[in-house]
Amino acid sequence: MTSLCDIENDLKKKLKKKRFRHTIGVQYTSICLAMRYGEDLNKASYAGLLHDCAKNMGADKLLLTCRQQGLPVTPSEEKNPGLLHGRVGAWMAETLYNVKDDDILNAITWHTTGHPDMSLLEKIVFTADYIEPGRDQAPDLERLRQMAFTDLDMAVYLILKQTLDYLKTGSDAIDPKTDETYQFYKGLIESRKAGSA
Ligand code: DGI
Ligand code: FE
Ligand code: FE
Repeated sequence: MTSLCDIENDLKKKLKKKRFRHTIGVQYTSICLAMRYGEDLNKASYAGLLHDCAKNMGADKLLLTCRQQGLPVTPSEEKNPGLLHGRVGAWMAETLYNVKDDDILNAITWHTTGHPDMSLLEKIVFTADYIEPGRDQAPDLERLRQMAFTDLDMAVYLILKQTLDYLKTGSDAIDPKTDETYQFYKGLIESRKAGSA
């Protein structure tokens, strides 16, 4: 595995300034959540640092890379290739930075839509991406940041809910995976409530 230091230097050259700052924010927020929930700090650091490593690629390059490397492209991703930066990022992490750990690669792959029943590391990176200190657009960030450190499943649920609400105000189609993930975490939170009633 390429060292964190070398990857950081490479990404500093590749990514726009603001994206690089966000990347470092997600790296350290992932580490903090890993401390809280007992995840491996090194894995959290790699996954956070690399989660957006393909973000400088345009739609054409993302699609071309998937075609050339045999990575799957769903109809929704075909229409909105930006959604592929996680999958292509994981491929880059593996081939360019020699990351072979499936936990890390999965956390990079799924950081945008999530998927039902995510691993701890996947939930950590998914959440860190939304709450890192540089983020300032989403509503209720203060509450969400506290929630992330008290109840990670609830934070994941609220992030998905906000993301869907936000997407419904615009013209971008909702990826079926985002919806599936939302339904899963909604069900989880509801069954928890029913259990404690
Ligand atoms: O790469 P980042 O900007 O740091 O964050 P991200 O990977 O979560 O991507 C965020 C964007 O992805 C945001 O503009 C919302 C969008 N997104 C998330 N889920 C969906 C989606 N876009 C579409 N079209 N459909 C989705 O289901
Ligand atoms: Fe991203
Ligand atoms: Fe990100």
